[in-house]
Amino acid sequence: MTLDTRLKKFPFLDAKDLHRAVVVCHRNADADAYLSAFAISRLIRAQVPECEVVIATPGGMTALTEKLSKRFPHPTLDDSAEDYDLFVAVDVGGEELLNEWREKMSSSKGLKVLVDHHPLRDGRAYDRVVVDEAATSAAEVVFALFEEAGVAPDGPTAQALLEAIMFDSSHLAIASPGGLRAVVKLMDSGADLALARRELRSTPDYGEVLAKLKGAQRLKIYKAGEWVVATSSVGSFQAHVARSLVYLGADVAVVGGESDGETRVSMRSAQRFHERTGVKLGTQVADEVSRSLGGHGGGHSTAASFSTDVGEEEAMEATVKKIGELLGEIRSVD
Ligand SMILES: [Mn+2]
Repeated sequence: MTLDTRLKKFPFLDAKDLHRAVVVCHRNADADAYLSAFAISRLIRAQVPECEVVIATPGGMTALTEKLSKRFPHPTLDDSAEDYDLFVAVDVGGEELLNEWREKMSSSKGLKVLVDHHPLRDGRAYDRVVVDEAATSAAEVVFALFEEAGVAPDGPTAQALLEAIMFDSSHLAIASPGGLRAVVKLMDSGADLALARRELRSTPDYGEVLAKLKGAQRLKIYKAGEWVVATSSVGSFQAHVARSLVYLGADVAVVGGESDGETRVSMRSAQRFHERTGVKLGTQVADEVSRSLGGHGGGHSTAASFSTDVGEEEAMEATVKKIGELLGEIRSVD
Protein backbone atom coordinates (compact mmCIF):
# COMPACT_ATOMS: atom_id res chain seq x y z
CA MET A 1 0.00 0.00 0.00
CA THR A 2 1.29 3.44 -0.91
CA LEU A 3 0.36 5.26 2.25
CA ASP A 4 1.50 8.84 2.46
CA THR A 5 1.59 9.76 6.13
CA ARG A 6 3.57 12.99 6.10
CA LEU A 7 1.00 14.55 8.44
CA LYS A 8 -0.78 11.73 10.22
CA LYS A 9 -3.44 9.15 9.68
CA PHE A 10 -6.68 9.35 7.77
CA PRO A 11 -8.53 11.74 7.61
CA PHE A 12 -5.28 13.76 7.78
CA LEU A 13 -7.03 16.76 9.36
CA ASP A 14 -7.50 17.94 12.94
CA ALA A 15 -11.05 17.70 14.28
CA LYS A 16 -11.11 21.50 14.65
CA ASP A 17 -10.47 21.92 10.92
CA LEU A 18 -12.92 19.28 9.76
CA HIS A 19 -16.56 20.37 9.67
CA ARG A 20 -17.76 19.34 6.23
CA ALA A 21 -16.56 16.41 4.15
CA VAL A 22 -17.62 14.87 0.86
CA VAL A 23 -16.80 11.36 -0.33
CA VAL A 24 -16.83 11.32 -4.13
CA CYS A 25 -17.54 8.10 -6.06
CA HIS A 26 -16.67 7.54 -9.72
CA ARG A 27 -19.46 8.41 -12.16
CA ASN A 28 -22.35 5.94 -12.28
CA ALA A 29 -21.26 4.62 -8.86
CA ASP A 30 -21.01 0.85 -8.56
CA ALA A 31 -21.42 -1.17 -5.36
CA ASP A 32 -17.73 -0.98 -4.41
CA ALA A 33 -17.63 2.81 -4.81
CA TYR A 34 -20.87 3.55 -2.93
CA LEU A 35 -20.43 1.05 -0.10
CA SER A 36 -16.79 2.10 0.36
CA ALA A 37 -17.98 5.72 0.54
CA PHE A 38 -20.63 4.68 3.08
CA ALA A 39 -17.92 3.09 5.25
CA ILE A 40 -15.53 6.07 4.85
CA SER A 41 -18.31 8.34 6.08
CA ARG A 42 -18.67 6.14 9.20
CA LEU A 43 -14.92 6.23 9.73
CA ILE A 44 -14.76 10.02 9.49
CA ARG A 45 -17.63 10.41 11.93
CA ALA A 46 -16.15 7.82 14.32
CA GLN A 47 -13.13 10.11 14.57
CA VAL A 48 -14.81 13.51 14.20
CA PRO A 49 -18.43 13.01 15.38
CA GLU A 50 -19.51 16.58 14.56
CA CYS A 51 -18.36 16.39 10.96
CA GLU A 52 -21.09 16.56 8.35
CA VAL A 53 -20.46 14.04 5.56
CA VAL A 54 -22.19 13.64 2.20
CA ILE A 55 -21.57 11.13 -0.59
CA ALA A 56 -21.33 12.49 -4.13
CA THR A 57 -22.41 10.19 -6.96
CA PRO A 58 -21.63 12.14 -10.14
CA GLY A 59 -24.01 11.04 -12.88
CA GLY A 60 -25.97 8.86 -10.45
CA MET A 61 -25.49 5.18 -9.69
CA THR A 62 -26.10 1.75 -11.19
CA ALA A 63 -29.42 -0.03 -10.61
CA LEU A 64 -27.85 -2.43 -8.09
CA THR A 65 -26.17 0.45 -6.23
CA GLU A 66 -29.52 2.24 -6.11
CA LYS A 67 -30.99 -0.84 -4.41
CA LEU A 68 -28.04 -1.12 -2.00
CA SER A 69 -28.25 2.59 -1.15
CA LYS A 70 -31.73 1.95 0.29
CA ARG A 71 -30.31 -0.83 2.46
CA PHE A 72 -27.30 1.34 3.45
CA PRO A 73 -28.84 4.82 3.38
CA HIS A 74 -26.71 7.96 3.40
CA PRO A 75 -27.27 11.57 2.24
CA THR A 76 -26.10 11.71 -1.37
CA LEU A 77 -25.90 14.36 -4.03
CA ASP A 78 -24.97 14.44 -7.69
CA ASP A 79 -23.65 17.96 -7.85
CA SER A 80 -23.17 20.72 -5.30
CA ALA A 81 -22.21 24.39 -5.14
CA GLU A 82 -20.84 24.01 -1.59
CA ASP A 83 -17.21 23.86 -0.57
CA TYR A 84 -15.74 21.24 1.77
CA ASP A 85 -12.83 20.92 4.20
CA LEU A 86 -12.15 17.39 3.01
CA PHE A 87 -12.67 15.63 -0.32
CA VAL A 88 -12.20 11.86 -0.37
CA ALA A 89 -12.28 10.36 -3.87
CA VAL A 90 -12.93 6.64 -3.66
CA ASP A 91 -12.58 3.83 -6.25
CA VAL A 92 -12.28 6.40 -9.05
CA GLY A 93 -9.63 4.94 -11.34
CA GLY A 94 -9.25 7.99 -13.58
CA GLU A 95 -9.86 11.56 -12.52
CA GLU A 96 -12.09 12.15 -15.53
CA LEU A 97 -14.62 9.82 -13.87
CA LEU A 98 -15.17 12.45 -11.19
CA ASN A 99 -17.07 14.56 -13.76
CA GLU A 100 -17.56 18.13 -12.49
CA TRP A 101 -16.09 17.22 -9.08
CA ARG A 102 -12.65 17.24 -10.67
CA GLU A 103 -12.93 20.97 -11.28
CA LYS A 104 -14.60 21.57 -7.92
CA MET A 105 -11.73 19.83 -6.14
CA SER A 106 -8.99 21.63 -7.98
CA SER A 107 -10.49 25.05 -7.21
CA SER A 108 -11.09 24.26 -3.51
CA LYS A 109 -8.64 24.83 -0.66
CA GLY A 110 -9.95 21.69 1.08
CA LEU A 111 -7.72 18.64 1.58
CA LYS A 112 -8.01 16.09 -1.24
CA VAL A 113 -7.47 12.41 -0.48
CA LEU A 114 -7.61 9.45 -2.86
CA VAL A 115 -8.58 6.00 -1.54
CA ASP A 116 -8.34 3.48 -4.37
CA HIS A 117 -7.25 0.11 -5.71
CA HIS A 118 -6.86 1.15 -9.34
CA PRO A 119 -3.32 1.75 -10.61
CA LEU A 120 -2.47 5.38 -9.93
CA ARG A 121 -1.76 7.20 -13.18
CA ASP A 122 -1.45 10.74 -11.91
CA GLY A 123 -1.78 11.69 -8.26
CA ARG A 124 -1.22 15.41 -8.69
CA ALA A 125 -4.87 16.24 -7.98
CA TYR A 126 -4.52 14.84 -4.43
CA ASP A 127 -2.76 15.93 -1.25
CA ARG A 128 -2.77 12.41 0.18
CA VAL A 129 -2.93 9.12 -1.69
CA VAL A 130 -3.90 5.75 -0.19
CA VAL A 131 -3.70 3.21 -3.01
CA ASP A 132 -3.30 -0.55 -2.84
CA GLU A 133 -3.09 -1.99 -6.34
CA ALA A 134 -3.02 -5.53 -4.96
CA ALA A 135 -6.49 -5.09 -3.49
CA THR A 136 -9.40 -6.44 -5.51
CA SER A 137 -11.73 -3.74 -4.15
CA ALA A 138 -11.57 -0.22 -2.76
CA ALA A 139 -13.43 -1.61 0.26
CA GLU A 140 -10.33 -3.59 1.30
CA VAL A 141 -8.34 -0.36 1.34
CA VAL A 142 -11.09 1.27 3.41
CA PHE A 143 -11.06 -1.67 5.83
CA ALA A 144 -7.29 -1.22 6.23
CA LEU A 145 -7.96 2.43 7.19
CA PHE A 146 -10.36 1.27 9.92
CA GLU A 147 -7.71 -1.10 11.27
CA GLU A 148 -5.05 1.57 11.13
CA ALA A 149 -7.29 4.00 12.99
CA GLY A 150 -8.19 1.34 15.56
CA VAL A 151 -11.89 1.82 14.78
CA ALA A 152 -14.06 -1.32 14.70
CA PRO A 153 -16.68 -1.14 11.95
CA ASP A 154 -20.21 -1.30 13.35
CA GLY A 155 -22.68 -3.93 12.07
CA PRO A 156 -24.00 -2.11 8.97
CA THR A 157 -20.50 -0.91 8.03
CA ALA A 158 -19.05 -4.42 8.29
CA GLN A 159 -21.89 -5.71 6.11
CA ALA A 160 -21.39 -2.89 3.57
CA LEU A 161 -17.64 -3.59 3.33
CA LEU A 162 -18.24 -7.33 2.93
CA GLU A 163 -20.72 -6.73 0.10
CA ALA A 164 -18.37 -4.29 -1.64
CA ILE A 165 -15.48 -6.78 -1.49
CA MET A 166 -17.71 -9.55 -2.83
CA PHE A 167 -19.04 -7.32 -5.60
CA ASP A 168 -15.58 -6.46 -6.92
CA SER A 169 -14.17 -10.00 -6.59
CA SER A 170 -16.86 -12.02 -8.44
CA HIS A 171 -18.20 -13.20 -5.10
CA LEU A 172 -14.64 -13.84 -3.81
CA ALA A 173 -13.64 -16.04 -6.78
CA ILE A 174 -10.80 -13.62 -7.65
CA ALA A 175 -10.36 -12.08 -4.18
CA SER A 176 -6.83 -11.19 -3.12
CA PRO A 177 -5.32 -12.71 0.05
CA GLY A 178 -5.82 -9.34 1.74
CA GLY A 179 -9.44 -9.32 0.62
CA LEU A 180 -10.07 -12.78 2.07
CA ARG A 181 -8.42 -11.82 5.36
CA ALA A 182 -10.66 -8.74 5.51
CA VAL A 183 -13.72 -10.91 4.79
CA VAL A 184 -12.94 -13.21 7.74
CA LYS A 185 -12.46 -10.24 10.08
CA LEU A 186 -15.68 -8.62 8.84
CA MET A 187 -17.59 -11.86 9.47
CA ASP A 188 -16.10 -11.90 12.98
CA SER A 189 -17.52 -8.38 13.34
CA GLY A 190 -20.98 -9.70 12.50
CA ALA A 191 -21.16 -9.41 8.70
CA ASP A 192 -23.34 -12.13 7.17
CA LEU A 193 -22.07 -13.92 4.04
CA ALA A 194 -25.40 -15.48 3.01
CA LEU A 195 -27.15 -12.12 3.41
CA ALA A 196 -24.45 -10.47 1.28
CA ARG A 197 -25.00 -13.02 -1.51
CA ARG A 198 -28.74 -12.32 -1.45
CA GLU A 199 -28.35 -8.55 -1.42
CA LEU A 200 -25.91 -8.56 -4.34
CA ARG A 201 -28.35 -10.44 -6.54
CA SER A 202 -29.86 -7.99 -8.97
CA THR A 203 -33.01 -8.40 -10.99
CA PRO A 204 -32.12 -8.58 -14.69
CA ASP A 205 -32.30 -5.20 -16.37
CA TYR A 206 -34.15 -5.39 -19.70
CA GLY A 207 -31.76 -2.95 -21.41
CA GLU A 208 -28.76 -4.95 -20.24
CA VAL A 209 -30.26 -8.27 -21.39
CA LEU A 210 -31.05 -6.77 -24.79
CA ALA A 211 -27.53 -5.31 -25.11
CA LYS A 212 -25.96 -8.68 -24.26
CA LEU A 213 -28.08 -10.57 -26.78
CA LYS A 214 -27.51 -7.97 -29.52
CA GLY A 215 -23.82 -8.00 -28.65
CA ALA A 216 -23.75 -11.76 -29.21
CA GLN A 217 -25.59 -11.33 -32.52
CA ARG A 218 -23.06 -8.76 -33.82
CA LEU A 219 -20.05 -10.82 -32.86
CA LYS A 220 -16.80 -10.79 -34.84
CA ILE A 221 -14.18 -13.39 -34.10
CA TYR A 222 -10.41 -13.09 -34.42
CA LYS A 223 -7.64 -15.55 -33.73
CA ALA A 224 -4.25 -14.43 -32.41
CA GLY A 225 -2.06 -17.50 -32.07
CA GLU A 226 -3.93 -19.75 -29.65
CA TRP A 227 -6.08 -16.87 -28.37
CA VAL A 228 -9.64 -16.01 -29.39
CA VAL A 229 -10.51 -12.32 -29.53
CA ALA A 230 -14.20 -11.40 -29.88
CA THR A 231 -15.47 -7.93 -30.76
CA SER A 232 -18.94 -6.47 -30.91
CA SER A 233 -20.89 -3.24 -30.96
CA VAL A 234 -23.72 -1.99 -28.74
CA GLY A 235 -25.03 1.48 -27.84
CA SER A 236 -24.77 0.92 -24.08
CA PHE A 237 -23.69 -1.69 -21.50
CA GLN A 238 -20.41 -2.26 -23.39
CA ALA A 239 -18.65 -3.52 -20.25
CA HIS A 240 -21.45 -5.99 -19.46
CA VAL A 241 -21.41 -7.31 -23.03
CA ALA A 242 -17.61 -7.69 -23.00
CA ARG A 243 -17.80 -9.62 -19.73
CA SER A 244 -20.50 -11.91 -21.16
CA LEU A 245 -18.36 -12.66 -24.21
CA VAL A 246 -15.54 -13.79 -21.92
CA TYR A 247 -18.06 -16.01 -20.09
CA LEU A 248 -18.97 -17.45 -23.50
CA GLY A 249 -15.35 -18.46 -23.98
CA ALA A 250 -13.51 -15.56 -25.65
CA ASP A 251 -10.03 -14.96 -24.22
CA VAL A 252 -10.35 -11.24 -24.94
CA ALA A 253 -13.55 -9.29 -25.69
CA VAL A 254 -13.65 -5.74 -27.03
CA VAL A 255 -17.02 -3.98 -27.26
CA GLY A 256 -17.53 -0.52 -28.69
CA GLY A 257 -20.44 1.85 -29.04
CA GLU A 258 -21.28 5.45 -29.76
CA SER A 259 -23.58 7.64 -27.72
CA ASP A 260 -23.84 11.42 -27.28
CA GLY A 261 -21.10 12.01 -29.85
CA GLU A 262 -18.60 9.93 -27.87
CA THR A 263 -17.21 6.48 -28.65
CA ARG A 264 -16.79 4.17 -25.69
CA VAL A 265 -14.77 0.95 -25.89
CA SER A 266 -14.79 -1.60 -23.06
CA MET A 267 -12.61 -4.67 -22.90
CA ARG A 268 -12.29 -7.75 -20.73
CA SER A 269 -9.92 -10.68 -20.76
CA ALA A 270 -9.84 -14.08 -19.11
CA GLN A 271 -7.52 -14.32 -16.11
CA ARG A 272 -5.70 -17.20 -17.84
CA PHE A 273 -5.02 -14.95 -20.85
CA HIS A 274 -3.47 -12.27 -18.66
CA GLU A 275 -1.36 -14.78 -16.75
CA ARG A 276 -0.04 -16.54 -19.86
CA THR A 277 0.55 -13.48 -22.10
CA GLY A 278 1.25 -10.82 -19.50
CA VAL A 279 -0.96 -8.43 -21.49
CA LYS A 280 -2.42 -5.68 -19.29
CA LEU A 281 -5.53 -4.27 -20.95
CA GLY A 282 -5.55 -1.12 -18.81
CA THR A 283 -2.05 0.22 -19.36
CA GLN A 284 -1.03 -1.56 -22.58
CA VAL A 285 -4.26 -1.30 -24.56
CA ALA A 286 -6.89 1.16 -23.23
CA ASP A 287 -4.42 3.81 -22.10
CA GLU A 288 -2.16 3.58 -25.17
CA VAL A 289 -4.92 3.40 -27.79
CA SER A 290 -6.91 6.25 -26.24
CA ARG A 291 -3.76 8.36 -26.11
CA SER A 292 -3.03 7.72 -29.79
CA LEU A 293 -6.62 8.57 -30.76
CA GLY A 294 -7.03 11.56 -28.48
CA GLY A 295 -9.19 10.38 -25.61
CA HIS A 296 -8.81 8.99 -22.15
CA GLY A 297 -8.93 5.56 -20.61
CA GLY A 298 -7.25 2.89 -18.55
CA GLY A 299 -8.19 0.25 -16.01
CA HIS A 300 -7.05 -3.07 -14.66
CA SER A 301 -5.12 -5.90 -16.32
CA THR A 302 -8.26 -7.83 -17.27
CA ALA A 303 -10.86 -5.04 -17.35
CA ALA A 304 -10.40 -1.67 -19.01
CA SER A 305 -12.13 0.96 -21.11
CA PHE A 306 -11.57 4.21 -22.93
CA SER A 307 -13.55 6.95 -24.57
CA THR A 308 -12.65 9.03 -27.57
CA ASP A 309 -14.12 11.46 -30.06
CA VAL A 310 -13.15 9.41 -33.14
CA GLY A 311 -15.77 7.10 -34.66
CA GLU A 312 -16.43 3.62 -33.37
CA GLU A 313 -14.97 1.87 -36.40
CA GLU A 314 -11.63 3.66 -36.07
CA ALA A 315 -11.50 3.09 -32.32
CA MET A 316 -12.27 -0.62 -32.66
CA GLU A 317 -9.75 -1.05 -35.48
CA ALA A 318 -7.01 0.61 -33.42
CA THR A 319 -7.82 -1.57 -30.40
CA VAL A 320 -7.76 -4.85 -32.36
CA LYS A 321 -4.53 -3.77 -34.05
CA LYS A 322 -2.93 -2.99 -30.68
CA ILE A 323 -3.91 -6.38 -29.29
CA GLY A 324 -2.50 -8.00 -32.44
CA GLU A 325 0.80 -6.15 -31.95
CA LEU A 326 1.04 -7.34 -28.36
CA LEU A 327 0.32 -10.95 -29.35
CA GLY A 328 2.45 -10.92 -32.51
CA GLU A 329 -0.45 -11.55 -34.93
CA ILE A 330 -4.20 -11.31 -35.34
CA ARG A 331 -6.52 -12.47 -38.13
CA SER A 332 -10.22 -12.48 -38.67
CA VAL A 333 -12.00 -15.86 -38.48
CA ASP A 334 -14.83 -16.20 -41.00
MN1 LIG B 1 -13.63 -1.05 -7.24
